[in-house]
Amino acid sequence: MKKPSLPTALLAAACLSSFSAPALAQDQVNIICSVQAEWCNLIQTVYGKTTGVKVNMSLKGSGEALAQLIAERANPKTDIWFGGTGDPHLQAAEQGLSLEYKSASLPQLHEWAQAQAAQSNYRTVGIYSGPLGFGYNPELLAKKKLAAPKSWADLLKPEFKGEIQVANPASSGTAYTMVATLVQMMGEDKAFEYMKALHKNIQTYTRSGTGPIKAVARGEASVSISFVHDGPGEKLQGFPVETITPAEGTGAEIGSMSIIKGARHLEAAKKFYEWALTAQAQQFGAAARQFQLPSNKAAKIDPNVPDFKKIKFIKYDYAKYGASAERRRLISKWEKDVNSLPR
Ligand code: S7P
Repeated sequence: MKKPSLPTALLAAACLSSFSAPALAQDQVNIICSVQAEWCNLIQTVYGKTTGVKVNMSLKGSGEALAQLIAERANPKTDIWFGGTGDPHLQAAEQGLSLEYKSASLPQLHEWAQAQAAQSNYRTVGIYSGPLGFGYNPELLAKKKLAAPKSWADLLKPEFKGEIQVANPASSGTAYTMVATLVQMMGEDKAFEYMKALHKNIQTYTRSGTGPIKAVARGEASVSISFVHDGPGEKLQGFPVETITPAEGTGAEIGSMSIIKGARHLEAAKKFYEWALTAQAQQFGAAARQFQLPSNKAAKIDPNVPDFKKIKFIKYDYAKYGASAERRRLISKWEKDVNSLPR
């Protein structure tokens, strides 16, 4: 497979003429970036080079990003929160941490990205989407004479004891997406019975959602519960990792972006936000080997992006499961009923 070349991406960025004038007063923007480091670094470089704006980037998973924004609420240091699962962005919106802003570019986005904006009263917006599924290491599974899991039910098989990694939903938006998906698919009681049974097979609950698939790729675990778009990037680095979405159905994240209320560099934040919604800017995900589906309808879709038409999706209720009270309730129930059990 041909590797995307970063210099080509840089050149493409240089063509974004509307952002080529150096900013005057608003000459910097502070961003919490919740996608993986390569994408964060790429946008920091290209946006900085093409606009003259200094991009101060802090890398944090979705759960940690929300915690930081809550902590700095009285004196915000962040202007933009870029990426990360949509549920904590909705929670930030509900808690008044993000600013209402209605971009004129909204009609250029897929319906799911516009819906994310509408249900937050325009305090966040979808920038990408990606399905939840499993990662597995075919070499490790073959060595252990195990078949790759194809369904949620398969993960409960006794032969997977100690073989599976998933993140902790208290710190990870990815893992919370799993909890919310299972609750919606099975009903709450059955979903918690399922997660208790799954708990017996879990090797480690990681802090961040991207940790498990990296561990699988490096042979530290056989199976992960992960966003499947995080698989091809590991594979392109030469690691043995495959992905699959479960036969019974699955949920998807709406990776989001929010402007922070009280942003010190508000004009710069709005300019970055507009740029990040363009088709050209959204192609930097794939250029950095991250393969979520871009929200701009005109963005080129890399062949490594999972084919949504082939995946069985549940009808995920983003408003209900993005609400603070529901999220808190489900996470504390998971801590009490699942994580406290011996393995
Ligand atoms: O960039 C990969 C990705 O899976 O990571 C994001 C997110 O930061 C995961 O956060 P958690 O550590 O809180 O799970 C996802 O939005 C994104 O697709």
